Amino acid sequence: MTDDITSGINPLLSRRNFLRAGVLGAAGAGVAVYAGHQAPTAVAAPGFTPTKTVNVHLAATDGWVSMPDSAPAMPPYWPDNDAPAPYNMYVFGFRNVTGLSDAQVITQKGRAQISAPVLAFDEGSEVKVSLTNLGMAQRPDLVDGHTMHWHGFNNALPIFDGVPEMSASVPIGKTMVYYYRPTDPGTYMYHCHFEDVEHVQMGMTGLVYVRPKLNNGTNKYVFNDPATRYDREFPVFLTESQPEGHYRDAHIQITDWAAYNSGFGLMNGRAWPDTIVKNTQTSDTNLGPNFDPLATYPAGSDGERLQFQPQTSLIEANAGETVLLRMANLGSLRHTLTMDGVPMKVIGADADQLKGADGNDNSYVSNSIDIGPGESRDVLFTAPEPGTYKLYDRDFSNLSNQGGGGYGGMMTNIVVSAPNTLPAQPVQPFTPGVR
Ligand SMILES: [Cu+2]
Repeated sequence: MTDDITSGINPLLSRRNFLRAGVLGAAGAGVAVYAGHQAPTAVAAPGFTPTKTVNVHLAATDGWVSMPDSAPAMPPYWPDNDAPAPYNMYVFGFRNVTGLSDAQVITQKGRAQISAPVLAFDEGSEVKVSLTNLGMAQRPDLVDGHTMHWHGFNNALPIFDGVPEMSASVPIGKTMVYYYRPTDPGTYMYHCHFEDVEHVQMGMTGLVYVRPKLNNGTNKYVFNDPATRYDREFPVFLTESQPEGHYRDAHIQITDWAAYNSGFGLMNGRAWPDTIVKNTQTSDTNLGPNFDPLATYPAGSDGERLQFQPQTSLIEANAGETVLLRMANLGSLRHTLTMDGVPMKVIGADADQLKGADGNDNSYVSNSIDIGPGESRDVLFTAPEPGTYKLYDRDFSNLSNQGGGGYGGMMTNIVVSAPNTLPAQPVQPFTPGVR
């Protein structure tokens, strides 16, 4: 180590050797950046025996979505006159391409969705998320990378944390495999961290669940505590869209993202009344993450119009059932969700059970759930007597579409049926191979 400036101190601990060891350590943990989406062979890790390995393949690209056309126009920003009918707003986003061939993956360029596919993993499994950057169909001049940042995952290796300034981002035409070993159950979110104010606002955000070991296929729990059992779960992912910024990205203009002005409050990527349109590919309102990205829809149908916003926010349950709402906020604004007349019990916050190490129960009951940007809440309620109830943002500015008349934005319905009307909702792990 005669070429090392620190060799006179301790060659074994020289800065260069330390960096070299760090790189080898990261490589040993399985970093791989390469063309094609085949995950590399797992690297043995002492002391960790995964219960199973789950491979997920996401594509990152741009695309077009549909906000309710009853909203007042705001020319030229919305509706965007470059948008192909029936769409009206430009987005960036992720797409679930698990199980598709390389040729099929490429067909998803320009077909981004919002919110990102809901991911759900079991505690103790080994998770590999292959992220392919397909580039931008509307903006071939943009050479932006993309990453996956699992927000709140508390022991990711820095290389897999998705912060490009600190690790790596995925360039156009390449795939990177992110490794995770989820051990802490709860509700998390993930997003692209490349120029993150822009890419998050443009739509590269979604939910990721970690299910506890206590789940046994029959009974479902939020955490490893029998007191957290539930019958049905639903994603409630909160964001807002600023149509002016989306227009400027589509039309090669610069946006001052600090001048934020939300036009549509969104639940799972949709604004009321689209929030209550059922998922097209299944009658089960919770199967959105497994939908087929290659499916085609009749022209003029809701399925066609909302195919890039595939996740409904409609909540359906039988009276007396325990319902879990997995809430997270990756918008830029604080939100407070209310369900009039129905007490909600907050049992988890930011992927932590509200229970002290001393066993004290720190959960609380409220009609209004306050949730800031980057935060999540696990909320249980008992489905009341049959009828239709509302879950909505208390702030009226998020309850209209572009400030127009009537209701819009962050609102959905809870439809409660008589006991034993709906079939049981099975445990639904992320099902990668849809084809
Ligand atoms: Cu991105």
